[in-house]
Amino acid sequence: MTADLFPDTLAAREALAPGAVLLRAFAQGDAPALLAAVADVTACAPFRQMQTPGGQTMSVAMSSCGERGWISDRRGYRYSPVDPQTGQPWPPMPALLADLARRAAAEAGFAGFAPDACLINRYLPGCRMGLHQDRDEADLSQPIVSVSLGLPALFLFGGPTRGGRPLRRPLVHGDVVVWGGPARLHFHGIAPLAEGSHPATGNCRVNLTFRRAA
Ligand code: MD6
Ligand code: FE
Repeated sequence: MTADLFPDTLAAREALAPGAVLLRAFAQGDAPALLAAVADVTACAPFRQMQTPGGQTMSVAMSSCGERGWISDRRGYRYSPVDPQTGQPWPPMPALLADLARRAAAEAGFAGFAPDACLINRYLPGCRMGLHQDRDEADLSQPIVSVSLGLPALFLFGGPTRGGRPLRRPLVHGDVVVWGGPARLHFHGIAPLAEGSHPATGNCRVNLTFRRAA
């Protein structure tokens, strides 16, 4: 199957570092159902642009589902069982999402991944995410699974410190990155999204990151 889907030089699977792997097109078949589930979630917990602790407005719009959601405000970054905008618990994580995350983690060598949080990020053209570490989760032995949908983005993947030139990899509709073990705290980000239109999402990119937060 890989020869048909990746006729040029792109392999179905690319190790970005020990513990980090790009699984190209892993979620492609599930993408329509994933996007339908995202629409259901965000009807209850709408996308919103959060404030950083420093008082900047993030360019990416976010929502969450699962037992916990990731939030940022003037008091810091953290996970919360309640959506601060609605005062209600985050919508439950649809089984299809949790199952995809579990399968991708297993494919990357992390058996038994059971996410309790799915952060949903929406990027419009010009939106970016600066280099950062994901370190607000209690158990750093658990990986993160990241699913890209819609418009392509350039993923920046660095090392365990801020220094050095990050790898740059395009992530397209259906690509999945899994991240854990020795790479769990590596710096990463997304370059400013280019203009474009995708048949599945229109003018945006949707990224799902599954975590074990507590
Ligand atoms: C994004 N992703 O792809 C942002 N974090 O839109 C992340 O910040 C991320 O892709 C941890 C692991 C994988 C990721
Ligand atoms: Fe991240």
